[in-house]
Amino acid sequence: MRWLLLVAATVASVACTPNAQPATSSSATVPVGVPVQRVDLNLGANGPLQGTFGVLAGYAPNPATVAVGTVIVFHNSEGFPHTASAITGGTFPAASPFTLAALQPSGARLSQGQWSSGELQPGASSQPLTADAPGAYLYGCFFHYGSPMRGVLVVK
Ligand SMILES: [Cu+2]
Repeated sequence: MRWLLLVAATVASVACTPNAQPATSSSATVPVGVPVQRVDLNLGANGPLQGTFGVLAGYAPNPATVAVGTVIVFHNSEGFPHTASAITGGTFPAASPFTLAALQPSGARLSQGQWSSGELQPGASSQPLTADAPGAYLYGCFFHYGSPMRGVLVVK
């Protein structure tokens, strides 16, 4: 009986090691089986297309059409920072709609309306954003909105 208690204490201490990953990490991995759509951020490579929403550029695919439940991850493949930041409303405003809040990662679901990848350094990826409701979601880059650097996610 004493031996069993010792084993139980050992197992409990292993389960509480400080190196264990916190459950609420912002870079949470996407569960197995959930479809992922990666969107590339690159102003030099992804360039301008005329479409339903006007001129789109800087992101690929653009527009990205995904099914409800897909997880979007933005990835910066260029040598300087970008963001992918939500624009509320159905059209791109003439001037940049962004505030400094766009430089911080925010949001986990597209239908929340206010979400941003935050400032993505070269090679960095965003937090996962779930395409949780059908619609057309406009977004753009805090730094290069006027270039233009604008994208659309179409969720069906
Ligand atoms: Cu940019």
